[in-house]
Amino acid sequence: MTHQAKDGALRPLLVKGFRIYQGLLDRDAQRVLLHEVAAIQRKAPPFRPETPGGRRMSVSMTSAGRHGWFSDRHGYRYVSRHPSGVAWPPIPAPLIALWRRLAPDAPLPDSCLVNLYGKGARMGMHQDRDEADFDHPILSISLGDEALFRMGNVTRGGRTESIWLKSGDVVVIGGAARLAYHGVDRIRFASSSLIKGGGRVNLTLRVVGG
Ligand code: MD6
Ligand code: FE
Repeated sequence: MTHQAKDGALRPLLVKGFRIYQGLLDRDAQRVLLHEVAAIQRKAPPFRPETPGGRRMSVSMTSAGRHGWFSDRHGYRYVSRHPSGVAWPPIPAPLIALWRRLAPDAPLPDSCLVNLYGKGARMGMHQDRDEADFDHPILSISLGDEALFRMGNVTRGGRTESIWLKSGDVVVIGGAARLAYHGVDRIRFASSSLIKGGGRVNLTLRVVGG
């Protein structure tokens, strides 16, 4: 559990340098974010990117902010427009507020990747290294179904640790862990009642730069 200190400061659980704020967002805050995600999806419909290896990802994605994450045969990168040609919608204000609270020393994020996990969706172990400056953290918010999140090392392989991320949990990856491998082995489909019909939404806020 995340403990609230007397001064109101939050104490995260530290796992392999990942700062895990369990239960940071209450149900109302989760619902607000879910509505923001629905609005983003209306303007920028989710799609399943193809990996450089030619495989279709099991996770559906879209983005908000100046830069949106994209992948195809040519590689992973950030692009300024949704595949339809429209600009990505702005990053919702409550997400900017959360960033200010948890990453007060960093510049404001210019990208919010929205990952949508249906039944059976997973995400292989990867590093987030398409951003310009690894001094800035990434903030990750979990909504809906529980996910088994695996945390590794800055090089592939070696010991890993896993934790079930629940709706309302927030993870900050920064410092020495910024380039650590991580992934989602599986979700417990319909384990949360937040999203009607089941599913998980993961939001990652980043400073892409450029
Ligand atoms: C997920 N998260 O939780 C996948 N990346 O669905 C990530 O890939 C991730 O949680 C960078 C920083 C934090 C993360
Ligand atoms: Fe990642």
